[in-house]
Amino acid sequence: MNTTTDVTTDARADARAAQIADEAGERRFNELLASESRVEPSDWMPEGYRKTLIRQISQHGHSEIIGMQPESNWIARAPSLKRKAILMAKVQDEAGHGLYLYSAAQTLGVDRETMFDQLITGKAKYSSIFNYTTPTWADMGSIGWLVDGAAICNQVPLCRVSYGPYGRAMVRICKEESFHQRQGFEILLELMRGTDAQKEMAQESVNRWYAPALMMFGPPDEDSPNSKQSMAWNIKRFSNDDLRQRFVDMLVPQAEILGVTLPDAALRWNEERGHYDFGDLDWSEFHEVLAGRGPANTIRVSRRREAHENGAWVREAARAYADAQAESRRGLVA
Ligand code: BYC
Repeated sequence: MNTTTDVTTDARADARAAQIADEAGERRFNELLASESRVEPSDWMPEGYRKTLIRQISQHGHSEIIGMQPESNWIARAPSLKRKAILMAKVQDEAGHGLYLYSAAQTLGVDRETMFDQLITGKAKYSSIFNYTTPTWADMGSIGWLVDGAAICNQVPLCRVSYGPYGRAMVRICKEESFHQRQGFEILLELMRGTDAQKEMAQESVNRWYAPALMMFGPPDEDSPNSKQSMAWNIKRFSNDDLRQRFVDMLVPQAEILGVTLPDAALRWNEERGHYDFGDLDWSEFHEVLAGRGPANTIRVSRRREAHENGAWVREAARAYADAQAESRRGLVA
């Protein structure tokens, strides 16, 4: 009996079977995309697709978790009990969004500890917008109106993303984001109907948040390395610039109702394009923030690290409880 030849033949047969399975998987994956159907965790998917989703979904989850900080800063100082309750509910929603997103990312094979570790060691990206500070109450209005407004523009198309668990998480998230946007608009509306000092506070805040909110959509299309492939995979449905334009078109009439001025001298209706023209953004500021040198990068990551460390006992207790439950279920089965 020639054992060496048998082993080699078996290995070749296994490799051929794996190749056939991959080819069939790839065909099915392409069919799913072509028919606008969802790819599910158990389906074959290209490694690049899986990695892109882990990158985007985990960054998105981190944004929700870090995004709680600029607002929780105002919970204790909200101007009334009603505002405090609303703000608290909104911040809790964001924690929930983070958890849906981390769960969606976990279905792609990354574990939660790895994602947490990437965040608290400063290796992971999260949305640039949360590295700006919130010195006034009007910033709660601007975050809701501008930041959540931009989030809705970006995230409604994500409800149709090709990856099932992400798309389903986004449906719930978007419903809550729309409440968040309205509560921000309403804070600004109330300030704009108030005293001169309140109007000034609202305008000053909008002046600070407008350009960073426009940058949330990511770099201009020609500098966006991931867009082309993500669009081919039905992950991104519109380009960064298309969504930014859609956002500006949505903001202008809302700003008129509020009575605030958007801080852009180049902003004007373009009859030919059927859109508002707007001025260039300072992309060097965006890159500074991404490089960790924004106004609040250091404090955001260190607060998150502290919270993670302080929460170690909760994770231990939850694990011990889960182990005890599993043990007692095993006892019942045996
Ligand atoms: N901030 O090739 P590109 C929220 C990075 S949560 C930081 O265009 P892509 C909310 C990008 O990651 C808001 N980084 O990338 C929460 C890439 O770097 P890597 C978060 C940014 O992925 C609480 C590089 O720049 N929303 O709204 O095709 C309270 C090149 O860019 C940013 C989401 O995460 C940025 N703004 O497109 C209130 C939505 N922009 O990874 C509100 C899901 C770009 O190659 N994510 N970068 O090293 C997306 O839709 C896309 O990932 C993006 C970027 C449009 C953001």
